[in-house]
Amino acid sequence: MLEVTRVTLRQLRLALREPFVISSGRVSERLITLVTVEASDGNLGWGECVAGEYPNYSSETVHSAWPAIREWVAPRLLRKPLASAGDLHARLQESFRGNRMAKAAVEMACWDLEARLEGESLSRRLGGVRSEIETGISLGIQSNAAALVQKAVAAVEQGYRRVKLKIGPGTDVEFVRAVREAVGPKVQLSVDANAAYSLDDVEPLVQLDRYGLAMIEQPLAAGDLTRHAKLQCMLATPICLDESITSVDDAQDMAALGSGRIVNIKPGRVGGHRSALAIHDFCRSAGMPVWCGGMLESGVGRGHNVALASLPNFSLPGDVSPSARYWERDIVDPEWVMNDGLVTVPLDRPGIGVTVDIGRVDDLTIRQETIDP
Ligand code: OSB
Ligand code: MG
Repeated sequence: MLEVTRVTLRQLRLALREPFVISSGRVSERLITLVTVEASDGNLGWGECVAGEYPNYSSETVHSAWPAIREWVAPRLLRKPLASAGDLHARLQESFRGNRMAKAAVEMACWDLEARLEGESLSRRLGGVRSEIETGISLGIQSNAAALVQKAVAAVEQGYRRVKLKIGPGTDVEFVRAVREAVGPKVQLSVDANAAYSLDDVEPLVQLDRYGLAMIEQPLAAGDLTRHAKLQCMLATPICLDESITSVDDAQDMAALGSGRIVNIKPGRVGGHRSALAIHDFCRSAGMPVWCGGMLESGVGRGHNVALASLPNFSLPGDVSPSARYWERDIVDPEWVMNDGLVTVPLDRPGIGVTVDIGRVDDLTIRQETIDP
């Protein structure tokens, strides 16, 4: 039984070490929303809302998620006991459309709380089978190919197991060609277009087939499953979907239509761990590999991603770079580190396995609200 007596929201700004540019926008400072859920004994579970400051990746933003949690998510949870954290998803789906990032932040905090109350790692509770996660890096769009080559070569030297290049019209074929030439044929390379193309301008994507990419992530718009299926027929390179997949139903449609062959699962995008598990299980039965994406999370969201990525069908490297890739200093102790391209799953510590540096969080907090019944 899980009973939550209080939900607290905090917003903080954390400067990225370097700006991150994707086809639809640029971020140099992350506006982070942290969620805590509190049990009557004072124990806390931590979650992080992955929504951004602007609606360029998803229609949800930090500014929409906050009132959604206050008005609709928290009231369904507070003082209304759950048999387990896994049951919250269904409760949040009933006559409550969308707002998946808002729902996920609270749902994931409940999983962390439940695991902490049981003294068990979140990885084990979710059904994890790995003690370390192969790590990939996601490199933002650079002003020229030489700058991207430099970053990609450095990433390979640091031990990353896969290098993902953000692309868009005009920053695609030449950039990828230059990187492939520099890193050689053995390095696992992929690209992510963040929905920047349409079926009218696929020529660059067809040309990318030459470079032995592990996948092309989200070339077309999020709702375009049918068009992705058409595009997949034109490409040898597997399409991976990110923005398009918000639930297990989407993954089923993708498989049925042939819209792609790989799924990027971000628990914060799909409504939380319950939904992520359902997508994982479906993909496993359908023979589609999955990997864990990232949303430039602080150490809190990262802990959730690491735990989820320990499940069996997460068979490709995840966007779970170590804390130092993003921040001068993270808000958790210990920070997330990578050794030989691997991040260790903290199986011997409860919940997400890291402690939030609450003093530092308080110093960085620019907005806070507690919701109780
Ligand atoms: O599409 O995967 C994406 C960051 C912000 C928005 C969308 C995406 C990303 C990333 C970052 O690729 C990956 C990471 O957290 O390292
Ligand atoms: Mg993506």
